[in-house]
Amino acid sequence: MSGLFITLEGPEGAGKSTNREYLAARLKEHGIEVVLSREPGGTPLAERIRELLLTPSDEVMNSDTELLLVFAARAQHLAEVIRPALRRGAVVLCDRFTDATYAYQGGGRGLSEARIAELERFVQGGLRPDLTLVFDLPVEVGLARAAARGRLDRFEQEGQGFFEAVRQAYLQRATQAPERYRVLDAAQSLERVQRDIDAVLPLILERCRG
Ligand code: T5A
Repeated sequence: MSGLFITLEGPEGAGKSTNREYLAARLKEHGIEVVLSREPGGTPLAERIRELLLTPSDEVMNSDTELLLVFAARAQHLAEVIRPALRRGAVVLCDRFTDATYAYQGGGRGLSEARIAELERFVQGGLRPDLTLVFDLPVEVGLARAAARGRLDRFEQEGQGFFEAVRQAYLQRATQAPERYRVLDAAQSLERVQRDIDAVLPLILERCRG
């Protein structure tokens, strides 16, 4: 694999999608091929699994079912989009990946980290993101941004405690492997967040060239 795999993570409404577009535009200015994707989703089949995961339903989804659906979508996404793009030497900018599973299914739902790690090895082999930007912000700020968009999805209907656990799981993972993560203060104005992204850009360009 010769490309670069960058993931954007963080709780609801942290600005991942907005800043993914910004980072993509900056990289394209340098003539770099950028592939934008997201999880769950990224292929037609994986997007259908996303619908199952995000659509509220009267039937409560079992946490193990949720975990397996997330990884089923990921297997398809890796095979169809991520691995081919990395083989071509592209930079893949992915809105959420397996850190979200550790944060939501691990931190939020309380599923065991060992179980998630087992599925991670099965589905991804040795593939891990090269760099992960964590957009961190207080839960209430992110939820207010998400709520301003209208109807809440199945995850967004969870309570404050769930999202506090999600946020802490992200921060803990970033502390455990500081070489892979950059934590950005996403509660700042968009201009300031993007200035912080600009500060990470030289590192990304260096890795693209290296
Ligand atoms: N999930 C996902 C799992 O449970 N396990 C997994 O393994 C995976 C991969 C996916 C859901 O699936 C779960 C987690 C999620 O709940 P999603 O729609 O991809 O759902 O994720 P969301 O976080 O819900 O997406 P959002 O669109 O809400 O958040 P973003 O992308 O972080 O935020 P963005 O860029 O859309 O911005 C939201 C709003 O805030 C504004 C934007 O303009 C926009 O209106 N904004 C700012 N406003 C002020 N200041 C700033 N700095 C701002 N930045 C953005």
